[in-house]
Amino acid sequence: MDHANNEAVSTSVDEAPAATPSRLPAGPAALIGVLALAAALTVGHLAAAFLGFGASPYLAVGNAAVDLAPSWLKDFAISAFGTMDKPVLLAGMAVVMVLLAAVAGLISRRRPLPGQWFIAVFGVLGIVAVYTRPNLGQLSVIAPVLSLLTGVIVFRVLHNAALNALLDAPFEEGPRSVGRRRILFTGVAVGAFLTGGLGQWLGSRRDAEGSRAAVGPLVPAEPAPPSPADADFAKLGTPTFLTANADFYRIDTALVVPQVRAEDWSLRIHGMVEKEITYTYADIRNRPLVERVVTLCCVSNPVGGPYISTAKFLGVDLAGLLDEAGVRPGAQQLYSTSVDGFTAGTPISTVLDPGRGAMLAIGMNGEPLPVEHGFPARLVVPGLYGYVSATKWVTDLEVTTWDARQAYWIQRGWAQQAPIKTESRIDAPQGAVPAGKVRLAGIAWAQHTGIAKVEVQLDNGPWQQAMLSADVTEDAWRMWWAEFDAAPGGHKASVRATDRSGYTQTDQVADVVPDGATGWHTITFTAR
Ligand SMILES: Nc1nc2c(c(=O)[nH]1)N[C@H]1C(S)=C(S)[C@@H](COP(=O)(O)O)O[C@H]1N2
Ligand SMILES: [Mo]
Repeated sequence: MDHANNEAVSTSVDEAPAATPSRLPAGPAALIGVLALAAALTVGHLAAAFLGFGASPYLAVGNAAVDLAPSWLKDFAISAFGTMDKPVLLAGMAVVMVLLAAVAGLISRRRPLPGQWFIAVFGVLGIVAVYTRPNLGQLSVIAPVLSLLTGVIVFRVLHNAALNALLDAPFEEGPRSVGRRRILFTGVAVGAFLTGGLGQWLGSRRDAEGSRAAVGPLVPAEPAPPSPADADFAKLGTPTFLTANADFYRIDTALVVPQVRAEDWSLRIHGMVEKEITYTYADIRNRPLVERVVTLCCVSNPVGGPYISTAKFLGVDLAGLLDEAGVRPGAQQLYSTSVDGFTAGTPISTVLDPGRGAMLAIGMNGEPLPVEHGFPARLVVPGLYGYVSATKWVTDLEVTTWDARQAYWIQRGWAQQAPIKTESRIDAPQGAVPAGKVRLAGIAWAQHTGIAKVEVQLDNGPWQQAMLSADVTEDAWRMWWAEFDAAPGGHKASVRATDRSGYTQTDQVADVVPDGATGWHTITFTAR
């Protein structure tokens, strides 16, 4: 057979003889699979913009992959890609899906049915992924069902059109039939692109940002004291005492930032309480708001790592809310749940401790909580790692026992009790410095205990006590600096902190699993 069609030319070697012209060339066949997939996923994505973004089959499959992935893989992803771990996963999924869709097309060069089945099985996986997501409404299954139908139908339509083009003019496929097929394929591609873009735009813009912008000023009844000028040594290379919201570290299990509007949000307190209470956003913001400076830290922060930041959080005492509900005797755990299904378990005794300052926070550094940090509301408990305390987009607080509920990371092998460990980090110098007087600087933290002393050691020499920044609160980090004489050549420096309980950081190296890393942070630098 002798098409004027260039796709056929490229595959003419294995092309069927002219007597059976109804076999699609490989290129268009694979393309049909990919286009059907694109149409399916983007239609589901657009539907999800109205049903809750978690219902997008693409994102739901990714979320399921995150939940099912073994812990070591997740730990690796966080350490290798940091906050980029989710975009890397989504891109990887896209590549795999495109390859599978091409396979669906290639097994259907004569008849559309094998590819349609292949796509249908895919679709069922998407439905299962959405259906098993916690906290998605029953309606959310509509999104992957629409995806499945779109995929199967678009595959059929494109396949028919491509076959007809062959049958119409198997020997002299004219410019007209090829042109018509091209227009159809291009139309599906452009349509999918626009549908996906619209879904993304609607789903991510519609909700939370607008609601946050409309919150207006949140005025603390009890503002945090202003941070003194010597609260940091940023000029020497430490972080600023308060971390800007945009720079504040982030840890999410969710692939897309949950979009919750303040007007739709409520917080239910139930379980082992005298009376169940539900608070609205207005209920919370109309209470006297207290502002506290707190350093949050992630248990996954390796020695010397970046997952630590400080902000002024604005909110109400969690203990006050729980007192209104009336905690019953025997309660052990405050089990908090986010709209995205994340859960954390915090000791009730810590939450109720009047000196602790555990909060339901709605503000951060003078603004409503940023969407990615939990808008409309999150928990903040000074002194505990985030995974046992700092639930973002929190909507449910259950007072319960340790036996009754196991929170998200506890199910995955992390410790149930997780106070933040006393640690320190060297931030400067980085790389090469002029020989002679060299200033080392960094941070130290022992939330809710307070830092008493930081010592620095050069080249295994004597420990030298560092200068400390102003003591703003025991719930926040402190900065330090120390000066050494450094001869030209390579050097090694280590740091260790002592907290106000008298504990000095151990040099024993422990991994972040199961309850936080230990060991001295050591750096090397060159003096020239
Ligand atoms: N809903 C939800 N809340 C969450 C998490 C999460 O993945 N989902 N991560 C927790 C962890 S492990 C930490 S360390 C802190 C991080 O808070 P941040 O992202 O505002 O810095 O949030 C906690 N709250
Ligand atoms: Mo964390």
